Amino acid sequence: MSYKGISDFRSDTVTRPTEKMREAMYKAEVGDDVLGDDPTVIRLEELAAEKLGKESALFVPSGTMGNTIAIKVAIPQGTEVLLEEKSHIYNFECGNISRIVGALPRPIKSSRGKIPLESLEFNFHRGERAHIPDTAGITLEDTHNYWGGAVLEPEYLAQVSKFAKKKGIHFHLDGARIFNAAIALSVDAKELAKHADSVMFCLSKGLGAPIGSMLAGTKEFIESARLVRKFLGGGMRQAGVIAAAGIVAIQEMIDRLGDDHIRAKKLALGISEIEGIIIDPQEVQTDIVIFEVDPEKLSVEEFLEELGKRGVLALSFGPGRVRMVTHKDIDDKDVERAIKTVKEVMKQ
Ligand code: TLP
Repeated sequence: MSYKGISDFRSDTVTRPTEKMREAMYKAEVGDDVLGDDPTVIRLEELAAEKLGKESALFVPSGTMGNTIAIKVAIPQGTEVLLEEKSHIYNFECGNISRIVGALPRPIKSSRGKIPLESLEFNFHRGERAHIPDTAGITLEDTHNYWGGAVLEPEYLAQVSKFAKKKGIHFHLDGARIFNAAIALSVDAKELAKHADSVMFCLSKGLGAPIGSMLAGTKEFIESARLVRKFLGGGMRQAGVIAAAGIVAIQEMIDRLGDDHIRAKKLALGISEIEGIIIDPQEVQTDIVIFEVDPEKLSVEEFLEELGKRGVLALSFGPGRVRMVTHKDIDDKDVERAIKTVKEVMKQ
């Protein structure tokens, strides 16, 4: 349902907390989380760890901080990290691998988020020559944002895990939308998470919480992560107020993600029939719809402006590309409205 007359498809981060979340936040029992005694944060961390089948979890303010902490804990300064060339960590996290960790990110081409095993092998370095940093880790993204919410299957993750173990390197999964992947694949999120040494997921995206992400791993890993979170300024005191919404997000908002996927597919199918819109709806697996606008007809900037004037918001996502994301505050009417509006704009 549109909010104040606007159908906002810019991201699943725009979701507003549910009534239940607001109520839970109001009533949240709190302590001082930096001193380790906020009972609501402790409950959220236990719940998140349990959901992913990991020993322990840490509540962090954002996905970016969760990924940064994971890499900082696992990757020594002066080594390198293998990652996918279109990954969020490489492209949209402020260069934190170099800025904060002091490691070299080595971006590798993929097929919709899957780096071929041979490429991992080819790009792996260990004590070869004094010039080349040793490879200390690999990160992957499931679902993959830039690749339109593409999922990585457990079988592929198992192969990467085997590679990482063989080489003795850390495997971190940016699972900002791991529950979307799990729902799309009809598997438990544990079946995805179990292959990675650490996993980050966001409460603040499709799960609808206002703030926060979780980082999960072994007890020892999370103990180190807690120290890194503090030095990055992520110690949050009475954080139970926001953790309470996170608990509702995990308990109540996962199963409904399938509705977002159905709507994303509907949207993709609808706009694929419009002249000047380039998209393969078969590629839409979860809540993200990415398409190109024929530049002979309209630039992306003009397209977004015209859409916005009619109350439909989308985001520019790389040269010539537009992204629309479905979420709990988008219903069937918003999808119909979006298709109709794109048609109108492209006809002008
Ligand atoms: N993604 C945001 C933007 O930054 C693009 C969005 O609207 O999709 N990993 C992945 C795969 C993400 O998509 C994002 C956010 C993050 C990490 C970072 O999360 P936050 O925004 O909480 O730092």
